[in-house]
Amino acid sequence: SNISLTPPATRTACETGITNDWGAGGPAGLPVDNFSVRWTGRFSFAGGSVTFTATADDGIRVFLDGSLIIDQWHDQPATTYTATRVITAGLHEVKVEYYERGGDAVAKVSWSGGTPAPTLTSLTPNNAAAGAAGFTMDLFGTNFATGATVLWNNATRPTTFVSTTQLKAAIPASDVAVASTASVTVRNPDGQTSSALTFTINGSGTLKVFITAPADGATVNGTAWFTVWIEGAAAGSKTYTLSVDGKTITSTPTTSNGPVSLAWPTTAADNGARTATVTVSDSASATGRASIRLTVAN
Ligand SMILES: [Ca+2]
Ligand SMILES: [Ca+2]
Repeated sequence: SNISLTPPATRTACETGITNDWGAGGPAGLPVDNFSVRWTGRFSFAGGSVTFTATADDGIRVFLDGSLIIDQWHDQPATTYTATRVITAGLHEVKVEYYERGGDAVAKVSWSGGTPAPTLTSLTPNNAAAGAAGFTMDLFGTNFATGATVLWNNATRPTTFVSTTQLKAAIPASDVAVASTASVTVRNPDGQTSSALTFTINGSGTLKVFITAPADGATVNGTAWFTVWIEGAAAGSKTYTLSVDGKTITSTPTTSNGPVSLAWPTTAADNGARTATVTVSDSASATGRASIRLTVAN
């Protein structure tokens, strides 16, 4: 027994906690003064902000994963100290060193707090066409805290807290200006951050539109029926829009990749040359278009 943790140990034991108030006494098998103790244990933490509390008479040191977080290695009456650290969920090592010089002896260590880390499970949308407008992205997951922040390639974006399972983030057009991918994460105010999901910015030209009728350069009259096919569209609903010389004639939502029929009643148009364009946008905001030149002769 000594006050400097110098081996050999007088006694070793397995203990479940540090809640000792020995008064003028001491641990079984040790003298009542001039002894020191080292406790080491691995404990499962929920993660987040954890406050460690130590009360000692006399000196005490508390280590978390080998780093000293409470360092009060001196003679003193029973005194309480705290240290708060943000830690990951899972196992962490807590080590406590203590000595008693004389008089009363107290050694107590405990901790409290901790919240689980956020998890991110899906993004809506999770892709956009390069050059698309800014938009609001919905993020779904668990353990989102009030004040949580959405990170786009580790840069914060304006975030609205909806619930512990949903956030909204404002993504500006500049984030989707060019084809690439972005890493999206959620960080809670305590510093814990979710794992990342990938947002894809699709290059232009991935959605191709084909007008198979009428033929390019054809002369049309009455009702001209357009037959349209597409390739490279995302699954789900698409919108097919027929316009002539920039004026929208008709717009149709469908999940079909073709053939899709669109009608142009040419009798409402003057005779002459026209440019007809079919524009298709898909559920991922990708857009493609194709144009043909027609001559109206009613
Ligand atoms: Ca003492
Ligand atoms: Ca004592």
